[in-house]
Amino acid sequence: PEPIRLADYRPPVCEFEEISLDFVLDPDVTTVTSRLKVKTRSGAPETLALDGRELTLKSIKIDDRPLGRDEFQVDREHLTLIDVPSTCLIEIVTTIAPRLNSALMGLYLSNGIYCTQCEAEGFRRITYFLDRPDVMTRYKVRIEADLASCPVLLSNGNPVGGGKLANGRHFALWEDPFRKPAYLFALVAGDLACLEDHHVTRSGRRVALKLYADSAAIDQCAHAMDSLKRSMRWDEDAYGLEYDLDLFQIVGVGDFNFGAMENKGLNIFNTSALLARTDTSTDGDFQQVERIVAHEYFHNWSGDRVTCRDWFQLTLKEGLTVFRDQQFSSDMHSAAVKRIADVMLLRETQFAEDAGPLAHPIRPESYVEINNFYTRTVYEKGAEVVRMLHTLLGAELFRKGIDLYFARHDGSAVTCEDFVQAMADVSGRDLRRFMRWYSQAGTPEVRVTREFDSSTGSLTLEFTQSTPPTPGQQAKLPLHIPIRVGLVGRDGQALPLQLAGENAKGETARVLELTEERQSFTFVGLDAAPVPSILRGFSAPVRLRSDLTKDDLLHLLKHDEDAFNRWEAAQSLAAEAIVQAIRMSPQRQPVPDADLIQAYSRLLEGSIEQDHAFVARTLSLPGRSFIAQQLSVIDVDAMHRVFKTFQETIGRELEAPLLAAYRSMARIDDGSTRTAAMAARTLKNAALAYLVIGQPAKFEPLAVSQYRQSSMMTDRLSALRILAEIDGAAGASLLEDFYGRWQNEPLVVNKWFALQAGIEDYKSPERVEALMQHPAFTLANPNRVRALLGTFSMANLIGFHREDGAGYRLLADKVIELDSKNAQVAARLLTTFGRWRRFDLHRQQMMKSQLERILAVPGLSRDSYEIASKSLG
Ligand code: BAL
Ligand code: ZN
Repeated sequence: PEPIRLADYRPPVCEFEEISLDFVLDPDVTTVTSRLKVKTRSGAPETLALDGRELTLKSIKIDDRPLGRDEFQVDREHLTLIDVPSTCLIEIVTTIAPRLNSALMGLYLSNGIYCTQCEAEGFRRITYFLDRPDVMTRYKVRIEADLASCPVLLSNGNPVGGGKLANGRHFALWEDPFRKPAYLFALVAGDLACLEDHHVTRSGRRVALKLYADSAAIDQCAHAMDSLKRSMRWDEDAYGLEYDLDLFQIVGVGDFNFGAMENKGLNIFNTSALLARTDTSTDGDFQQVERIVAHEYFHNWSGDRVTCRDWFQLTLKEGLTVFRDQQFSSDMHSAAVKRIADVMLLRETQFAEDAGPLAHPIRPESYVEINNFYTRTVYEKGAEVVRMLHTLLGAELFRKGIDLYFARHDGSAVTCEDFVQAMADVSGRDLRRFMRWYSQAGTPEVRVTREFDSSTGSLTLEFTQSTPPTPGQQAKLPLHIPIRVGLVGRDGQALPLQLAGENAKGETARVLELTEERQSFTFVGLDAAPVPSILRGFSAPVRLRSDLTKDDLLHLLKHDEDAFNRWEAAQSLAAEAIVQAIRMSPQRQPVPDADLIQAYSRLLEGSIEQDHAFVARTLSLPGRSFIAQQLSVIDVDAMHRVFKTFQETIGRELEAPLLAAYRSMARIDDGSTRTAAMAARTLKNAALAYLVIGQPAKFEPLAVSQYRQSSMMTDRLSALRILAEIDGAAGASLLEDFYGRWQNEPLVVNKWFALQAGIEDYKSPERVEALMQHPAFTLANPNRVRALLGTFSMANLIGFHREDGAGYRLLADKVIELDSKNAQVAARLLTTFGRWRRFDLHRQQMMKSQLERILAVPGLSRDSYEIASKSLG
């Protein structure tokens, strides 16, 4: 398949002023009648190539005249109409089969519920259309279905009518007053329960809020509703953005490729991003639901009111909306813990992506299948790029920039340049070099060295920046990088900062701007050499290499006023020790050093931090992927051995403070989902894990009793995970107990699959194989596939990468099986193989041959073809 290129963008040949869509729903033959009010841009007749896939064309009329066979052409991807008059009405009748739609794009059935997914290019699976985001249209929709099986009929906008028909059928009419691209169209029909509430906007308008789900799950929707109301209020307070319709609806369905979808006025959610109840959902799930509800709601402005001109601009809406949801979560809970979690995710996943064969800029220049570009780079690095603008401009000017962006572009489909231009216009700043972040892939490396001159009392920080080559981009240019810094005095005080040439001391933190390959900054007025705290709050998505010593890091861990850099100091200490231990010969016992253990002990004793989730994060070892990135060849066995030994040692040596923390956190934990209670559970369960791993025989009973006595999923799952990992007496029977209790809750069954897929041992391929034979396993449900195969391939290093290649074969077999059913999910699973160059030659060979095997599959999807071929390339 040929790639599509940004450079080839051309505006559409016509506009559709209005579309009226009529759906006669049936699982096997749904009839869709589309009436398009067409106006060509040139004012002259034009040839019109409408997008369409897997549609059965029944008839076409232009201005009521049926077209003959020689007046149009149909191929696998298009319906081409020749000489379409400059203004006319086109009527197209097609049929589709929702029941057979396993790709979950377009109109499909999920547990008897009709629902749609149109982003990015799903609308063309519903009817022939110009399925591109810069074609914005007013929608009128009529839905007809069986009254008994589909009492609820929903679409975007406002309900404007409906009624009963003969033969047990009924219909509903919807109109959306806002012009929108086809990817924001939505339809839902089924037997759904509804949770209702309302929101009164700042300007006093009442908005009805309706949340729909299966009746068995409606009692798990309260948290989502509460999150929605807080999101609506937050967007008014933080950005002055109000909701614009009188009705906002969310529907949860079990089979969904994404987490959720921001269709105008009718968001459709994966139940995994919607449902939450403390007995079935972890604290992490609660936070995830809150975040995704907010994210989709925020898209109403950053995405729906102002959308993307083309799919290359995806980060325009996604980067901005992720940044906005990060700000929201940060305001709702602990800002430091939120930043840490986001940076961990970025470094463990996006940095790895950026260092591999699938690296791409946040705005790619070409793609074969756009579904492959809903990536960590476009989303999370995209959010970091928006965050850097916020850092460079400051909160006030950034807000002015956002106001200008929405005022200028409301109702249009625009580009990343338009966004940055608004920021440049309000600030008067030159952001041309900053734009390179949009076009340059790869993670920049920033090196910093320091020199203290005691005779002048000055500290010079010398920075260099470089970005490694990535596929298709060998040479890189310097970027505009904001580096937030502070200086910590020898007594632990935050020092006021004064750069050479300035005549007074200023604040204790400031932002330095790197724009060149090499730059230095000299701080003056210093009595003694301070410890520099660099890249505070992770002010740019870069790899920082500094000359900080172990003592410097211990000093920062104790004293830095920037919480993120306190955590970072602990991570750097641990990472350094782990990497060293991995490089040691296997005969030597890898042990964490005494200073690190002592620092953990101090943290646990609570003398430094009161934020318990922060303490838990700081005590946790860095992620496997973060460590793997620092090794020239990933030695999975050594990594496993070192992590295990470190955990065991910490658990044993810190038994007393860990146990004390466990007990005091258990007292604070009131079983609620308040931030403080969640934080207490985080630390409690981190302590439990260390204790049980450190001394399994002694602490297994503590985990067993937590599993049995707690009514909260967070506690149960944490205990069960650790029991299963140590493979002691209780693990297997409690796994059975867990399944028995929750077998009728699909989201909990996913946890059960994921937990077992993630147990790092050498038996994993056989265990995963056996789990695939379990009656509850199905390839038809993306959540279940991700729980079992996603977790196994992404989070089980020694199992997936077992020396005999069993893990690789298993994944490739399933990718091949899934590819013809749901290519989007198959291609996503396949991305793990893209890391093959990071392993030893034997494993490289085995992974490569699986990629080659996949590429040789006849009729392989565009999605999998693109990932597999680029991975090998
Ligand atoms: N637009 C796809 C799902 C999301 O990012 O919100
Ligand atoms: Zn989004």
